[in-house]
Amino acid sequence: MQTAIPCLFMRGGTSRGPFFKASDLPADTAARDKLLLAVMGSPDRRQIDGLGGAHPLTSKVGIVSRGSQPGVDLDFLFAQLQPDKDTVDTTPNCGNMLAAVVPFALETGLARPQGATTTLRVLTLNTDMQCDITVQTPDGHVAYEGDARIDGVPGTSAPIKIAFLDTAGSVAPGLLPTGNVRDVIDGIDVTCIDNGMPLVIFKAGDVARTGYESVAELNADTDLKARIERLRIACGHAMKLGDVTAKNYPKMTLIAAPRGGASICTRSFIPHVCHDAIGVLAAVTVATACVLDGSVTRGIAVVPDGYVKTVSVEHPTGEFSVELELDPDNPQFVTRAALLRTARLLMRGEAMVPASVLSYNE
Ligand code: NQM
Repeated sequence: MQTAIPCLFMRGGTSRGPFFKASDLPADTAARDKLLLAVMGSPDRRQIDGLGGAHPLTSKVGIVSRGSQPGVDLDFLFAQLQPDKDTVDTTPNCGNMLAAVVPFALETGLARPQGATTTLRVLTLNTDMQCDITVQTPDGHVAYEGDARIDGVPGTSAPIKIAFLDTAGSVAPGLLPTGNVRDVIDGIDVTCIDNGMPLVIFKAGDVARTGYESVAELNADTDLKARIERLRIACGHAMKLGDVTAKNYPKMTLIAAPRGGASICTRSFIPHVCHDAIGVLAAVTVATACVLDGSVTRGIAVVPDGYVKTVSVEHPTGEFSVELELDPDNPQFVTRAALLRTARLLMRGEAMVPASVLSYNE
């Protein structure tokens, strides 16, 4: 006998995974995590006995419920699993999976459409962070088809706009958790910053790389990975995140001068595998570093003038545009970050969980 758990399988931005109503999962965290590991087929490099896609970007789970606070429509809990580990990390947010939250809520009756578009306020429980998400809902249904293109996903889809309301210090204590816009840590010039995702940003040239290498080249570069991991552990302490050896953050971002009209070129380690594109909140955080005087991006980033600006973050499969609004009285302070994503319902059904997985915790 297996237990059937109602589930929608969804793409959110450049990530993908099963979405559940919180009320369909065990309330106990240990029992829930055991169930999620079984659903995804972790730990196993191939995740052959589960729904995971054998990559960190396809080892993600979304858990959604009605908002628990005044003014909040929906609560979102994001869970990051790893193919080959038995961890379920609900500490950082995922701005890609976030894009599928409102479509999921409309599909499952957790929320009702408002008209041609529907805007709902979503609280990410991982980071206690709110955002307004707008989806297309002509005729009272979520539209998935449209003209919006995001790099890293083939074709076009209906646009989903995410406007973040409060991103600074999502996991780390503050936007600049070391207290500085720039530090030298383990011999490397870094900016440690968290505007939605804790990141360590450093010049690719400082680790003897160009920053234009392919994802395959970087993933095969074991010397570089070892160097980056050593830096990551040191920065974790400096960012007051403690021992990050077993944690999925901070993510490590190599930067280089932009090509083809972007503002900056990036290669992101999340944190041990090189991202095919870049995470949503990672892109917001890199864009924020680009507007901070004295950060490691200075002399490399090409940023437009004005208090409302689009910062184009180049990544291995294209670019990611982030709209930033700066406080005119303090242009070092980002008041709002907005961006475009797409999402799609891929499959509707039930995730089957072996009885032994559930009975273990009874
Ligand atoms: O930074 C990858 C992704 C992410 C997270 C990661 C994300 C974000 O691309 O907001 O979206 O950094 O693990 O889904």
